[in-house]
Amino acid sequence: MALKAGIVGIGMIGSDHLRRLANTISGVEVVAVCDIVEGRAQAALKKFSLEAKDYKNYHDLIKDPAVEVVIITASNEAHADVAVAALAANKYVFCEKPLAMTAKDCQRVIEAERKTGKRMVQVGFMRRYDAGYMQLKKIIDSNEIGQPLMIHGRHYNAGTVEEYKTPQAIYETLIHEIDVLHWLLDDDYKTTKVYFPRQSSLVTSDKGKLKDPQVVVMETAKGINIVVEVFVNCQYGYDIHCDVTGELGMAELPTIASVAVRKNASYSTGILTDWKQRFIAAYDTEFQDFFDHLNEGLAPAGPNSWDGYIAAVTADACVKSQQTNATESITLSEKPAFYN
Ligand code: ISE
Repeated sequence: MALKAGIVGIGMIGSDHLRRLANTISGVEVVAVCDIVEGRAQAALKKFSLEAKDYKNYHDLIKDPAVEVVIITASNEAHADVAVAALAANKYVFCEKPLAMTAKDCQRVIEAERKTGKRMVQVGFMRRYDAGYMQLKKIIDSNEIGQPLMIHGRHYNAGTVEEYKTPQAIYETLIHEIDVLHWLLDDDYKTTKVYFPRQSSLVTSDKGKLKDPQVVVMETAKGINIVVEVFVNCQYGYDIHCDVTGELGMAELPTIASVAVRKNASYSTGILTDWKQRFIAAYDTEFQDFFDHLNEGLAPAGPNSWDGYIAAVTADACVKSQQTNATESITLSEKPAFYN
């Protein structure tokens, strides 16, 4: 038996998920797609030799009685509206990160989900399904390195799109660390401050106005200090690092396996450039887990709407700090029992 899914938004990640859901993940059948750009969904279906209904409007896709699960890969700005509409029609939702652009919009999704009376949403924070991060969590939880004290992370992209603006470094890029670090540490954020180091002269995004790199400093409720460098004009590749220093030792996120070549008096290993490749296995595992749970009649077990809300509150504070140049506090409302 396979659940029938409809995908809203067939852009870069949407078409990658279309391929994944059609060819790699079991227990799901893609029966409908939708994109606001004329012909884009058709082109993706053709590329992967697939057939599905192609809707012009996401409301029609949601209304289709055959669609049981709505996958949201539309633009970030549209996530909340599509999720609320899908939940109002009692459809399961898998929403790419961020769940919404603001904490207020996440609350709308939470309200709509609570009205259905059961947990129906998973957010695409796929790093929780990455083998390296899972190992890191196991080590932290086992107390092997003692209590964590500090984290140093790097989120470098091998270039980005022209429209990418300064706040996107937070709600589109850093949002992954915001989610995965609070999960790794089982801790809440208290404060944040964003620093702008020397500007890279190679920035062209947002007509050269994008501030890049940025350094984000966060403090958690337990007092752990976190420093993450976000740099989306990295010239050498896509590079993700995470060092967790504890009282007894240090645990380091593994870099992905790549053969080393010794030649011409040099020793080299490759570095990926595409984030979809870096996390390809994590995306597969995340979707398989989501559909396995639904097919067993269970609630999705991955990051939920409340995690989406935590990330949005934290991102809002980081964006505020970009503007005020000050340390901003992060205050969550009380967690509804529904998410325990
Ligand atoms: C992109 O949307 C992702 O999710 C990538 O993991 C991240 O590295 C990139 O900065 C985002 O634009």
